[in-house]
Amino acid sequence: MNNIHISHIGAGLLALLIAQGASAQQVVRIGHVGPTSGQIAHLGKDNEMGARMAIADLNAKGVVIGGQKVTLELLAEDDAGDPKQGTLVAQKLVDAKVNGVVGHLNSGTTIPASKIYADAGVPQISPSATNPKYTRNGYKTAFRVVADDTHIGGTLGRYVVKELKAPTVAIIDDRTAYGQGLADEFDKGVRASGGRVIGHEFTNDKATDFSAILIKLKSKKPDVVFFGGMDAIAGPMLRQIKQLGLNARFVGGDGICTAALPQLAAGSMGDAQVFCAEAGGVDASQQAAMNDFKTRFKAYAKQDVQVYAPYSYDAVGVLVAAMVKAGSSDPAKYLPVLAKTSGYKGVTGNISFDDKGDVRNGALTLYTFKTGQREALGVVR
Ligand code: ABU
Repeated sequence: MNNIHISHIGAGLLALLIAQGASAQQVVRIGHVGPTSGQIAHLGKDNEMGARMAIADLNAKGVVIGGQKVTLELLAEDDAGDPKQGTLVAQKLVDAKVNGVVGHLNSGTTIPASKIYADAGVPQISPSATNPKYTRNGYKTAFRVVADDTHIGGTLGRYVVKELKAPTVAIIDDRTAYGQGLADEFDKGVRASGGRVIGHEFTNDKATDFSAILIKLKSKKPDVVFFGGMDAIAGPMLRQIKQLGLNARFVGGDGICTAALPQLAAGSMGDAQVFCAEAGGVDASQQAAMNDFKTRFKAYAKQDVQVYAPYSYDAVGVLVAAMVKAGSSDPAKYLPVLAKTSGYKGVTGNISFDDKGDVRNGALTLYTFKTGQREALGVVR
């Protein structure tokens, strides 16, 4: 009798331990980091919702890793676009033993955080940080699914001189890792195409008054004002450009190439006055899938895609596909498989990584704005 009683307790305990063990093994945690507070919170939320939607879709479909059904969970952190905050939340995710990270959004946060993930062996895919240095530090854990600023800046520099026939340019940058790096690449692209850079002024990523630098640049009569920075600064800058009567086209990279820019500029943008490039894009054959994603995203997130939600969505998919293929969510086991990602079919196109962790054959989409709407001019590689 005693034995039976003991064996009942043993069986119950065993069942409990198995249940606890099973549930601990079944959860795979993906970290996401972006600025979900501050001036570019709309972009941080765009990225985060892309990752959330990927997790929801994958859980609905069912994911099996190493023969075991798993539940994916998103651990979302806010770095406020601040490099110091970025490293703090990166450490928090490492301490929480996330299996992989999607983020960060800004180059200025992604680059310092990448050392923390590298030291911990945690794979990181940025869906939007475009400064080339991110994947040039030799960290085997750093990946990106968008083109970099060498590509964006160089292409825009050539485009301005050769296609817009606007060879005289003035540059403003916000002194962030992104803005400064992009402006320098644009400068090189303009000069290599036979254009002239007639001024380079500086602001910061919190500024609201640009009148002093704009007045200085107006006197030089540029064909184009190029801004290396984000839409939250570009919007008020465009308003002041109009108020000052500075008659120039306004060009920028992916940081200004957002659905929110017309609203931030409060009606001050002329049709085909603003040109920008998103660090990605799909070929015609993949456009229907991207359109379908945008419709589904709006229903899921209750907001339009700003820029990089689809890239964030694909970054989660790429991480999970590597875990499935490796049969393990242990970073040490699936990292080598992740590094060999080739031909992953995402909503942003086919994703393969080169030996630095950059997306191979990355695309750019050139845009202008008309009647307050972004209008694609074409995809270039
Ligand atoms: N690439 C645009 C915004 C993010 C960044 O690189 O800072």
